[in-house]
Amino acid sequence: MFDKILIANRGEIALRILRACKELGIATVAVHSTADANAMSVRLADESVCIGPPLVRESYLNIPALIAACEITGADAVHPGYGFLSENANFADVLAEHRIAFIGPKAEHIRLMGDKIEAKRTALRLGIPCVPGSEGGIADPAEALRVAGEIGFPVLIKAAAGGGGRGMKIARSAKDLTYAVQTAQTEAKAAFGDDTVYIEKYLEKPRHIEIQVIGDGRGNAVHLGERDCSLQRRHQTVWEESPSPVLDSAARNRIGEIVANAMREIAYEGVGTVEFLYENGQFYFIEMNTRIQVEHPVTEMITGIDLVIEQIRVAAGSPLSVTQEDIHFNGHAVECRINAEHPQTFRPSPGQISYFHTPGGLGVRVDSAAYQGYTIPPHYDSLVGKLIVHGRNRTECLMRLRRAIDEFVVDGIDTTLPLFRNLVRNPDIQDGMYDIHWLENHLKTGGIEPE
Ligand code: MV4
Repeated sequence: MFDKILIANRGEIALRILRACKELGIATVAVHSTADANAMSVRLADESVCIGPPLVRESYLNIPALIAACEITGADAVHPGYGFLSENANFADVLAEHRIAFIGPKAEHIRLMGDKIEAKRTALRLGIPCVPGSEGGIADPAEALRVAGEIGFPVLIKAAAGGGGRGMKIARSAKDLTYAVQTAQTEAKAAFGDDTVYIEKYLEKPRHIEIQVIGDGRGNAVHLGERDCSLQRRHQTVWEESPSPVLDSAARNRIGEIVANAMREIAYEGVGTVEFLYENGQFYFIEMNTRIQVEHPVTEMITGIDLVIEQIRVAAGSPLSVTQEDIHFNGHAVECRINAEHPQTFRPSPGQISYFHTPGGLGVRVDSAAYQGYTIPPHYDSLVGKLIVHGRNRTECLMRLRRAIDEFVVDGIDTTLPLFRNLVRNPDIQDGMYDIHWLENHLKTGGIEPE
């Protein structure tokens, strides 16, 4: 096992990783920018190192500063959390050159999944169902037109180096296609320095359902069921739940086994999430994330498995502590991502939290690095914390969630808490009847009243 882990992140995930390290008896190093000197993870870690100014490029993305921080403190492993360097294969390589472990997948798997065309090719080879489309990149509008002839309109042009929704263009008919291909190429070149694009059938009203996996790099891998992440705004999920309201256990086990088998086949190491669109009872692979995700707690709540602890164990060379038969799905969990934003305009609202009271009670979990008197800096994402609620079934979970949201008090800044008070009382949400466009449509049609 590792002796000392450096946590190359900030905010709630830095605290989440720190907690796992403490339980395992591993010493911790928190790194921080000058804007995060008062962070809770800095206070609670055994040691801390300032790695640079507020700009992420000069601090949380500063590889030489992070390597120096490892060498100064003698850390033998780095946990990257999510975002920042968590899916940077080059960082994993540099750490390896310095004999420091990267708590994450092999660099080759990070690289493979970073290229969305290669990821899709691999998924197809491994028997994972994919959206119909081009086999590789498309060179020009003429080639796009030929593929569109086979799969039918509407189609979506995506960037190979994209992901997370950046650089996509819809074409509803042949006359839109030239423009869609050319603008997708131009935008991909500007955003990623790579103009490779591919084409897929555009799914109109899918849900976004992802499968959690963990592998030990020796060919053992298990799936931990799904998370339904359909409730999103501008490609940011705001509410995640497990199980999905639209899957039964047969459908779950079918897609879960396909994904777990694929991970066994490539000897995947670490935690990962295989993302699907789900429409008319069919799963369509879109991409794979090779990191721990923001929404991992809903899976932890229904499986009882600590994903960060498992992640650290397999990175240290231990075999998986569980087999597929050991994994049981118990009850229902929902996570609300509470942001420091105006609940209607979503304008960021950094500043000092004058009063902070978190809910408690049976089945209630709050993952947050905030505290009373803490000032949310303006330089980073606006996540204040995550409220995760578990119940024996979805009805009990929502009943408990309604109560927990009402108990949550964050004064001094705007937060999206009122949005969740509204959502948890909405009939479509209560019925589980929502797709990836539901929230944006709901916000447009003025579903939320001022407090
Ligand atoms: C799609 C799609 C419809 N059809 N692909 C957006 C982010 C990236 N991960 C993939 N995305 C989509 N791919 C096809 N063939 C619709 C989306 C999409 C989306 C997907 C997941 C979560 C939120 C989304 C919001 C808008 C569009």
